[in-house]
Amino acid sequence: MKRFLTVLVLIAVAASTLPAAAAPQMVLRLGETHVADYPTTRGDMEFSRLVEERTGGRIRIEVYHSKQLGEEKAVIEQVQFGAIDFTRVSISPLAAFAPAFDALQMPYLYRDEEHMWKVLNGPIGEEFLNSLEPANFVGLCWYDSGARNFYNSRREIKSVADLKGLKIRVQESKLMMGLVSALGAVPTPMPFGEVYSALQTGVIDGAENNWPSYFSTSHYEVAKYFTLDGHTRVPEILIASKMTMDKLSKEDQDIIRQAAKDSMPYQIKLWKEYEKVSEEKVTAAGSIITHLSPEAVSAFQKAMEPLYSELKPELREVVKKIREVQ
Ligand code: GTR
Repeated sequence: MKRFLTVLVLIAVAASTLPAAAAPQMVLRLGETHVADYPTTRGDMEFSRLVEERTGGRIRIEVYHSKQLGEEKAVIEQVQFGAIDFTRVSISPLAAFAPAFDALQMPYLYRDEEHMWKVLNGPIGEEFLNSLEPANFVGLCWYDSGARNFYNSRREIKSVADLKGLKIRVQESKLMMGLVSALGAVPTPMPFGEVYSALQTGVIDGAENNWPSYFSTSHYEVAKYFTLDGHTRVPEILIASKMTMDKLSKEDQDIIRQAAKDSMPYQIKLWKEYEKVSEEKVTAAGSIITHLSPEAVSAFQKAMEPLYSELKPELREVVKKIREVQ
């Protein structure tokens, strides 16, 4: 018995002299609108993992997916005044806070995906990430979001004329409202989380998004006509609150910036896989997928030209530079 007690005492002493399991000194929050297995959420988680690893567990970033912290616009506002530390959002709603971002989401702006990545990974993309500081954000990195397409519950869209009069949900973005109006449809801005029931109850006829969002939100169940018009490529962005970043040492700020950049290839790889899976699933579930003829695509492009002439001169200048990127 005595021996047993001695052993117990020894164990207790040993345990008390062990270093405590590294408790994080700082726990930060990241808001994400998508569900846990969506490519952007998994990118956020990779970013968080890298930060934790590279700070030896001092900084932990908790990812709140599935809009647990709110819808995109509300989360951006909270990031702006430091109540939420990070968020991954589409640049469409961000443009309400930093209007120059509209230049990056103009319709049919990029020749293809490769062109978009050259722009985002080059000096223009870097300048845009850095341009957010006056608005109290720190731009960290870009994620993939493919191309956006129209879908609706009423009819197959084979031409611009087929969109006429349809009520189409858009993100809370002036540019997107203008885009839908230019096509003769009626834009209805609404938070992402309300779109399913609005489609189901007929408050709206359709919406527009990429394959993964059309699938992961189950919108395909209530809007089966999907037209591959590819009107925009709207990059996703990971941003930090400037107030949060200002509290960190230069070294930790650098770790965060680098971790974000290093999470990009992972997100982009998952994106490609999920795009395919989404296409297969919605097709198998009975969505009617419409491919546009080259003439119809030209007509879509022509209908949206006024959006370019309405741009402020300084943004037109950015668009010109984007187009020049080879
Ligand atoms: C998705 C994007 C979301 C959100 C959504 C929307 O493609 O990943 O962040 O902006 O579109 O349409 O609201």
